[in-house]
Amino acid sequence: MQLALPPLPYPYEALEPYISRATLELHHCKHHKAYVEKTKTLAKEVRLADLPLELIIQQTARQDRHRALFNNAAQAWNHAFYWRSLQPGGGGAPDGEVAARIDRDLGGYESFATEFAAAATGQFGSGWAWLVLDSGKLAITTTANADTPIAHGQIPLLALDVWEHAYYLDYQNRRADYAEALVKHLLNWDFANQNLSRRRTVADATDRAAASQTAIPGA
Ligand code: MN3
Repeated sequence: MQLALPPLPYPYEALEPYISRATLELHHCKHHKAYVEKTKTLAKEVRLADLPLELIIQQTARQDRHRALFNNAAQAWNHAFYWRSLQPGGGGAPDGEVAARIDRDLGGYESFATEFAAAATGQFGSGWAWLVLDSGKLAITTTANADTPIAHGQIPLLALDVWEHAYYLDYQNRRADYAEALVKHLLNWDFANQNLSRRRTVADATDRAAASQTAIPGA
C-alpha cells in the first residue's frame, strides 16, 4: 500500500516553543492522519489507490467529480511536505544554492522573510504559503484550502500551513506571530536546497535525453 501516514521527521516536542507538542500531536495524529485515511478510502473507490500520491493529485486536479479525492490527497501530500519544511534550530538566513537564488530572484533574504510572512498572514481563510520554483525562478505564492503547487507545474521548496489548526492552540488569532516565528526559527533550508538540487538533476537528465534524441540520425 503506497498511502500511509509518514512519521514526523522529529519528536513531537522538537519544535517548541514555536509549535507546541499539543499542536503537533493533534495536527499529525488527527488532521494529517484523517486526510491520509480519507484519501485511501476515496482512491480505492476509483481504483487509484496503488498510484503514488503525486499521481493521484495530478490525475484528479480540476475535475469536479474527483474534488473530494483531490482535496484529501493534496492535503496528505502538503502536510508531509510541511513537516519536512521545518526543523529544530532552523530559520534565519539560508546558505547554499537557495541563498544565491533568493538574492537573485527575490531581492535577498530580508525581503524574502518579510514577503513570505506577509503572504502567509495575508492568505484569506485556510491555505498554504509556499516558496516555489516556477519556470526556473524562485517565487513566493499561496494556495487556498487544499490546493498545492504540484497541481500547477510549480516545484515547491518550502511550505507553511496557515490553516487555523496549525497555530490556534499556540497563537490563537495571531497568525502573523506564528508565521514570523517559523521564518525566524524553524524553516528547513537543507530541505529547500535538496528540493532545488533534485529538480536540477531531473532537468539535466531531461536535457540530456532531448540532446541524445536529436543526435540520432533519422529519429
Ligand atoms: Mn494542517
